[in-house]
Amino acid sequence: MKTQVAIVGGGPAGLLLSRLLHLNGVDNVVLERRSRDYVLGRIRAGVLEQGLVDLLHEADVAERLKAEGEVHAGFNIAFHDDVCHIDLAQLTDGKNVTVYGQTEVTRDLYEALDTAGATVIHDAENLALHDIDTDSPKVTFDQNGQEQIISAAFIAGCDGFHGPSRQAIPNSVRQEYELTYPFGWLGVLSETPPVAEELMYASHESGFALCSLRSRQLSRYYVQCPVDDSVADWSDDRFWDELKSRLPTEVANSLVTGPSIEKSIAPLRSFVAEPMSWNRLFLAGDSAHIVPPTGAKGLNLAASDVYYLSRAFVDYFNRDVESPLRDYSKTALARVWKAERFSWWMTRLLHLFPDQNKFEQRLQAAEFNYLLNSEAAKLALAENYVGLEY
Ligand code: FAS
Ligand code: PHB
Repeated sequence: MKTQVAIVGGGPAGLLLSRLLHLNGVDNVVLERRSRDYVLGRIRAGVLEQGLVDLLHEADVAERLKAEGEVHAGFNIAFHDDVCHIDLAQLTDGKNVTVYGQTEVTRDLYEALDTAGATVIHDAENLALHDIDTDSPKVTFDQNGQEQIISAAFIAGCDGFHGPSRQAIPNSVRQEYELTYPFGWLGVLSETPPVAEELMYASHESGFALCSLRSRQLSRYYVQCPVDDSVADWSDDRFWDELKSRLPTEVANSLVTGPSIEKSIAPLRSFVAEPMSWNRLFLAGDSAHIVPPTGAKGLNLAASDVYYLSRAFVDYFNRDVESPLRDYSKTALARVWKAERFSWWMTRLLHLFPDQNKFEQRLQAAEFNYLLNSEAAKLALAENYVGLEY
């Protein structure tokens, strides 16, 4: 099989890139290791920056988002018993975020690609990249026991943190920067009304908690948990009790609990691999970088990578202009590192670090009090939360 761009990974980055390339006449194929049901069974991000919303409109996949997504003009941060409201719209001249599950974004993209007759290959096993330092790179994979070969002009590595694309860049070329956090997030989805109109991030002496949502009948909650915990350690009752204990009393008292319909633990890390491109391979999304979900940046960074990369491929194929492809890594990394900084900052502010000494605990309290009493500090948080310019 021949194509112009072979896209490894059928998550949001790979699918959005495929859709934008198709709309601009650039032939591509998506190769996904898992089944479609498996991909759509993942519960991940919930907050979309305006940049991603705009890109989904450009990709003509925003009908359901427009109908079901909830625009949020602010959110709350509770720090022990104090609550700080971040009025995003007032601080950023009207910018906001939209609450709409990543699962739904992925579903909308799959449907649009199917309708357009795009080639999305699932259950692509043992995928490997070849000859990325030549003009005719290839991808091989097994499907139903048969080896398949796809040759392409370029390969887009959109295969997430555990995919093979990043490793295809030689160790002598690739630099990796990483921070791991000594805790994880236990997430629960429940068919219960959200505890509040807006999201609430809560920092408490027993740990972090987050009250989010997917709709007025579907809530998404998180509590910080030990990194080596497993879902089996957490009954629904234990989860609800721990969540309530970390929220301001009046919020905890209004929490509607119910059976979990999904429960998972995500490790937290900050990670960047440089460069994000090498010869004919270009990385986008989690294959190149990971942020702790505190700042709701993971999915949104995948979007800005795809914004830059899709435009660079279109310039190359449709206008014979190569410079955006040459500059892609530098352009994408500039925005990635600012989101890494913000996600790290928000994670440091809100979580209980087991090895934290008393001085660091006072620093955390001072950071929150500065935020609570400074419009400049709130603006800095707000402009990062709604998303910096692409
Ligand atoms: P993805 O990981 O979504 O997609 C990569 C795809 O590549 C997957 O479908 C995978 O099956 C496929 N793949 C992997 N190896 C392959 C191979 N060898 N061959 C073919 N395909 C292969 N972000 C937030 O903003 N908020 C959150 O709350 C949040 N929670 C998260 C929880 C978890 C457990 C994880 C892992 C991430 C979370 N994220 C969150 C971040 C997440 O939303 C990512 O940023 C987002 O999925 C990035 O999209 P992709 O880059 O497409 O990567
Ligand atoms: C979510 O709704 O899953 C969510 C919201 C905000 C975050 C992280 C996750 O910062």
